[in-house]
Amino acid sequence: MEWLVYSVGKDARAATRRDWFHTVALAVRDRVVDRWMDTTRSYYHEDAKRVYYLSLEFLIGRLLTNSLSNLGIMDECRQALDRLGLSMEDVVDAEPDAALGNGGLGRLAACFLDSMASQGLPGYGYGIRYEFGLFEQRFENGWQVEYPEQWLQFGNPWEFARPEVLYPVQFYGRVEEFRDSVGERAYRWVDADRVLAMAYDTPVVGYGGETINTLRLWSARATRDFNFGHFNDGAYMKAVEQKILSENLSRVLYPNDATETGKELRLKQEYFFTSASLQDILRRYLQHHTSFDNLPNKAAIQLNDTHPAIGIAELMRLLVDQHALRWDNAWEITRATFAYTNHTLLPEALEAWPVRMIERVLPRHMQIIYEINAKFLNRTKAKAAGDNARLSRLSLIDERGERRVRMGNLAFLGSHHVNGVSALHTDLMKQTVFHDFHEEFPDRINNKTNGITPRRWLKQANPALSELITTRIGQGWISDLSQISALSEKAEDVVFREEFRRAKRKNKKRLAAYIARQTGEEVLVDSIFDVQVKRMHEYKRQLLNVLHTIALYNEMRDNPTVSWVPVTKIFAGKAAPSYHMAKLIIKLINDVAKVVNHDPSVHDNLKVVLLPNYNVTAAEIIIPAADLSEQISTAGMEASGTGNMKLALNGALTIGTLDGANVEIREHVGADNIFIFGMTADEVNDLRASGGFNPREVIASNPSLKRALDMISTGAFSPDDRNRYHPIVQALTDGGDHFLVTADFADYCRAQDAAMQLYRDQEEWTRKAILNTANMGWFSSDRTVNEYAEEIWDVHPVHPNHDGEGFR
Ligand code: HBZ
Repeated sequence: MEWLVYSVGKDARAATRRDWFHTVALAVRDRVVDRWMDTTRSYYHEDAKRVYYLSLEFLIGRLLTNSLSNLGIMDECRQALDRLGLSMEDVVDAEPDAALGNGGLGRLAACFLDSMASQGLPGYGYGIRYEFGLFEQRFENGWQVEYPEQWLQFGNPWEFARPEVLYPVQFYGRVEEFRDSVGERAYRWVDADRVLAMAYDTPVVGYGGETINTLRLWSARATRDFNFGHFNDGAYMKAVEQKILSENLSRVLYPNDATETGKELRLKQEYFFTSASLQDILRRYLQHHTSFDNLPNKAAIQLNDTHPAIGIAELMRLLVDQHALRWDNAWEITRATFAYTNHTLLPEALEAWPVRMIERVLPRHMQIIYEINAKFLNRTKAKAAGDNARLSRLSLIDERGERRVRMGNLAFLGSHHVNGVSALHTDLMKQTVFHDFHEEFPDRINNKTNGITPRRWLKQANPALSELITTRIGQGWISDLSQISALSEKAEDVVFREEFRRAKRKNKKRLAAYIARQTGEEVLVDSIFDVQVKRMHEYKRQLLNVLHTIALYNEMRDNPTVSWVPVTKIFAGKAAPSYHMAKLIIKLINDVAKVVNHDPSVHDNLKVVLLPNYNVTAAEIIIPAADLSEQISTAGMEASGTGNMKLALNGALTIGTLDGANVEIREHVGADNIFIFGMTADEVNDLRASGGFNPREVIASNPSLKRALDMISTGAFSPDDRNRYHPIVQALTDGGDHFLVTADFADYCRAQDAAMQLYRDQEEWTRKAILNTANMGWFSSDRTVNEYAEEIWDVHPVHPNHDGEGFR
């Protein structure tokens, strides 16, 4: 109440639900601050080695339930709200979803923050405080339309502005050569534009509230030094305008997932947050040290993909130009400090900045990159013995066409460890994009299979199942998910199965109500909830699912007397605004939904829904309600997947290809408890290499596929514009079907059929669902983060002292 009046400035009569959310959040925040400072102080006093997770994206979602749950004060809070006549759900729903990320990569960063804090690891997140997070998706006439996501509009109670933590970041200008005090060649970057990076800190509450880590996000601020040229010309307004423009740097998250824009502003964002973070890391290090030799023993910097890879050149610049270290010494320190995680092999997602752009925007960095490259290639040349093709592949500069800097190569060379995110992906890294580097540095690549935090993705999102689990095996699983294996034996217990089903049913009802609110569609709670939720991308093959949907629709219409297992096809996901094919697929799903859902001849046996604006908050409602989890990417293309883990942990059976972490999920849950179909990555590779794939032949030999495609191409779902889906049909036929949708269709239908048949046997289905939940313990991000801590970072838990000053 105090917070409502004194911090929000309202009385109870005037307070909106949002005011109450702010009130509760501020009250919770107060419980966090002392422990947060204790944690930070402990790291400082122990001079602990810290890990810095540099990521352009943190897909955090809401924080209220997370904070209450990790602090163990959920019930207390609910009761307090009760006494005020308020519902917890209403208050929770008033929080905006912090969507500072696109998809898997950003959400992984958020899960890692939770896991590091929950295990007492001294981990910091560094990123950008975007004013606009990922766009809000709405459907207008079935088409995706993007709206700005103004998550900060009403203020953010979780963050602490740090106007005194301010670093200059430069752009443009030129490099000047001079002689240093001992007469050596040295360089300085002059005549550059300056922007300031201002810190905003968000406490990251670990489970149990013992450790509270920090997520530090940078916001761009104009400098106050004026260009006096303008000033004296009387062009004061022009000078001010330029200052204001510099603040655009942290305005908006680029909405591309798995494609590069090549835009200058994006490069500037990458450098902006990386430079500020490195300056902050060095400042912290220098509080305890006078030489840089110990930096690698005190700081591990993890690059979340290549987005912060310019940091390798930046650390070299800071050490060599600003702190006067010798090049070789600086390089050794740099390499011992950085490690790099690769999240994709898709060529269109590999960052390669035009040399001319880097020369202009970051002239000193371009020189440094050239120098790194020259030294590396010179050393390699001796061994490569005239193999120029190999040397040009190893080069940091791609010389084919417009010259570009290969950020993946820079990240590889500047890191002591490089990792993939699933066993298969790591193998493919060695065979494909980093083949030559792997030969050169055979010990550098290692695997760290992704994981998910069981706190958010089971305890908080699925209270029905969590409570059931806890009544049977205790609550140890929350901080040690391997303990969930104790549920295995319960799969044989009819009573437990009944209760497991009841929890699932409760979640399905909750989702059905959400679907009705969002789309107006009524779905059958007892149908199979067949769920595909992820970014819209051709390689993820939502189209394969749509084609199966149409084929099933046709079968149901052809055989109205058969007793069908009712199916609800649930899709959700955003398309990058400039990805026309993905947006067309969205329209197709909506068009198919319109036809199927209004066709009385299939009764309630088939429903199709595409939920708008998929985000973390929506995922928390959808995932616990799923029966079937669609993980159907073309083998070799999905680096890992993490939605696959969330769904299986919540008791959905996977239908999937042997791609990414699906391979390891199969090993853990058992081949009998997962529906695997389709070509393997090797088969895909061979088929593509042979050049012999002809989708026309496959289509001609599969009547149900042919019929589905014919319906799409003749306008059965788009009577208002019969040619609308020509590009899709084209891609699947004459276009050569790059993602092998037609090639996998028949086997996919077989697996779908097996799933539907199994669903008739509810006891058997539930048994397998329980075995999925029970065998997913290894996929906790606690396990993943521990592997990084031990095998890459060499960081160890620190136990904060909470009895000191200020502890209440
Ligand atoms: O990273 C995803 C992978 O597709 C997924 O398989 C994996 O599980 C996950 C975590 O390792 N990759 C992404 O999410 N990538 C991006 O979001 C992305 C964003 C901006 C880019 C490029 C990629 O410029």
